[in-house]
Amino acid sequence: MSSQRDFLNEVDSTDVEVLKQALVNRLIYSIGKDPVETFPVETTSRDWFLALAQVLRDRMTLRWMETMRGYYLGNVKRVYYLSMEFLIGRTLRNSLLNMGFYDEFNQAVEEMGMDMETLRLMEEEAGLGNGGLGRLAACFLDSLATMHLPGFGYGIRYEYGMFSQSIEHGYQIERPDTWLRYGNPWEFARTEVFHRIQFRGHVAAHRDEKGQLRHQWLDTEDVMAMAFDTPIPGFGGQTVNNLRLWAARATRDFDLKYFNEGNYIKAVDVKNRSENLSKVLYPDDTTEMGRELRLRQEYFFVSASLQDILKGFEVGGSHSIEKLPDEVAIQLNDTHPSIAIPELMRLLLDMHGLEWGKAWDITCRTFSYTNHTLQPEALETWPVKLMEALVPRLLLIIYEINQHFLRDVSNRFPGDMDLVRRVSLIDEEGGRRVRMAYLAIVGSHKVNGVAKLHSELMQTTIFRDFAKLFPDRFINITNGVTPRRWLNHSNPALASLITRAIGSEWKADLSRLKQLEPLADDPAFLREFLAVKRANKESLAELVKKRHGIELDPTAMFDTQIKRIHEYKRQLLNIFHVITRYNRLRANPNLDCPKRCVILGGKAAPGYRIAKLIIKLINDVADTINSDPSVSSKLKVWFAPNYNVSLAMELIPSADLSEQISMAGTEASGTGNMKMTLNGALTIGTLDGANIEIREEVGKDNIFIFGKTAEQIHELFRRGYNPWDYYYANAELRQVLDMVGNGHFSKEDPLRFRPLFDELLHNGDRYAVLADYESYLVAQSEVDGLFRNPEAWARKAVLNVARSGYFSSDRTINEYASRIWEVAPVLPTGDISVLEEWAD
Ligand code: 26Q
Repeated sequence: MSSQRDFLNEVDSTDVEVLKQALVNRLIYSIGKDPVETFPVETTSRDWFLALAQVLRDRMTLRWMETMRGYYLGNVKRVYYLSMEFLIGRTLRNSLLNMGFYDEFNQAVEEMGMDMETLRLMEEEAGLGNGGLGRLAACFLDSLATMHLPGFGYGIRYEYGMFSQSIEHGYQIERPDTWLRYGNPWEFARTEVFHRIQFRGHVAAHRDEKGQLRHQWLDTEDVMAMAFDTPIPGFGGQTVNNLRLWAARATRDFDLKYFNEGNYIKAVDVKNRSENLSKVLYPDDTTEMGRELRLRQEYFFVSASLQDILKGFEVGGSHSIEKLPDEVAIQLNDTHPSIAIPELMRLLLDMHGLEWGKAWDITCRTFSYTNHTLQPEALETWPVKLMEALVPRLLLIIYEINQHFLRDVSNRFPGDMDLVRRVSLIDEEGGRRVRMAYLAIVGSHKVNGVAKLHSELMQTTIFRDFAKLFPDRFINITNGVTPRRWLNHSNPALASLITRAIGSEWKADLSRLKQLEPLADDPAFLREFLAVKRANKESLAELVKKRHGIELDPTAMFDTQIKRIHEYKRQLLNIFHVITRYNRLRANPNLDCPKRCVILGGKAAPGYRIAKLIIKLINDVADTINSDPSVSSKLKVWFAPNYNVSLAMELIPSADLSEQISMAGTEASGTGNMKMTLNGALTIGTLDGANIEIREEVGKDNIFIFGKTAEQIHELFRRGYNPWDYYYANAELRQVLDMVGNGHFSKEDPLRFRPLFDELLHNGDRYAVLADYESYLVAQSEVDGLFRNPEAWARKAVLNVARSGYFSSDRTINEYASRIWEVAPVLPTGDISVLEEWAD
């Protein structure tokens, strides 16, 4: 009876000899390469990587099936995380560590005469996201699986993820990210899982037998969504969840229609155009609004996911659709998937025949929405005209949602026509547009911000009216990051120091780091901590030397700002501090200040002119400073090209100083700030986003806070901010601005940086760079002071690590699970009775 199970144990084994055999088998039979070196078909490290990845995937697959079976048999409530972005990064080492297989696989690889590190670097990273929002989704998947929660990701399988950035003559150059070029060993192509997605066409209304008004969406141009599944292992390797990404495929109708007409070229052209839908990620993290393809992408993946969820719900038993909110929760990662609200309405009304009230109740109880930005210009809106053309049935439903909603509003606040105008889902001013954030709020039972300040400002500024209408709907859930990838995996030296000190429980319960606190006063531990940091800086320096030929001095302070390039994130403020230091050193070559390596990295949206100019400025300043021998012993600047998840994992462990310097009130949360704290960097930052909570946790003496508060910034602009006042009041600032504006760093093109000067002095300095400059410099000199005393620095850094437990995404996910989703852990039982039946 158990022979089948024994057989499974055999193929599932992580015995080193079995692994070696499996590796060779995979190389030969799946990759089609010769393990014996032969000419002419060379077997490359990439071939071995692909074989290794498949052997590992094999060993996750059974746990994955067991997990899915457990959810299915238990018929538990589950959560679906809908996101346009999943910024996963590389998978090999992370999954080996999560599954607990690292040592066995490493031994197998070594015994076969290869090097795990070489193979690891052969993996292309899955960069299916822009930045924080996409990486958060990836951290959440890790935490869901680690906490044994039934959570599934749904998104798009972009053929080209985030563009690859190179720096040529100091300018950003974008190249397509061909991450699928050599195949993706982690995914299963579900060639049988398809959903039909409708576009365009028209809507016909009629009365059914019962006299009810019914709608049909007809003569549509359809695209098929095909599923690709990726297993997501939690830490401990018991629960393995699923990420399902959709790829666009042409329908067979098109083939038939045009091919039969004999128009082969047209048929292929139409096929290509359908399949273009999932080609490329929009590389803009604000909004490049009104792009038709973007709306098509949003509707495509939302409709596929909802059809899939409803099908799963129906297969799951004989439930009435009214039970949907008891068994299913759906989280909207920003407004990008918010068209899910009218889409679920459409499926309930048109496909399931529900009446409006019932359908609306189900919809609101199913959805919840996370907001990630306050900037009004970044809130998604779609032209009514575009929606009418592309998804006419959905626009009608949005109109009807709006009608019901506005009627309720005027019943509650009779005569307040201005309120009605303000909260309408349709912005009637200057070309009618659908306000997606308002739609998301109205159709959800919970709306959350991503850090305390952000959630508070959300309710008092952009969504003020809605917070009054639905006071119980708005909550805060502060972001977090997964300690598996961002410490255990990326910083093995620190992870093992911590484990030696307090055991390994912190990996699944980050609050345990508190036990490190007493060690902040233990000189021996501080020395070990400093040695780890030094070793991490040395490995980074070695790697940078090898890849770029640039020398970083590991005895210098590594002062690191890595994030998307944005005016509000104020990389300019950083570079102004660098220029000021440069000026001080030139004026006084004997100036006694600790040596700094200032590291910046990040991508600019390809259409964001000012952000791209900021990159050029950083590189021109770096050239000037790095080639000036009078300062080179004290100051170095490096712009790290192509900042992505893999590079973040290399840069963060070596950071001494974490730059989190956005204008207060603009950075919703930040998550890089948490990663650096967790890795023992000290933060220099404003009272913005999660920095505020980092200060609360680590204590005000262990963080460098500067600059105006959100309230003071508000006041500054309300009173009429004049950047010239600051220009004239501070001679060093004036010198910096003049150098930038007059071509000190661009002698061959003196006006190159005028647009930056103009933004700051003639366009009102929207992000108050000048207003915060002086306070930033004061904080920077405090940083210098502390860095002179390594033990005092290390003490604070250790306290930062010890007190960073709150910023685990496990804590974040538990809050979502209990306060929004009402889902509970499903402990893997290892119940294989189903399998045994099958074996009989
Ligand atoms: C929207 C429409 C059209 C094209 C692009 C977009 C788009 C794409 C990505 C809009 C926004 C984004 C990404 C936003 C983002 O990453 N926000 C960050 O989210 C993090 C996680 O909550 C926060 O920590 C950051 O503060 C926030 O900036």
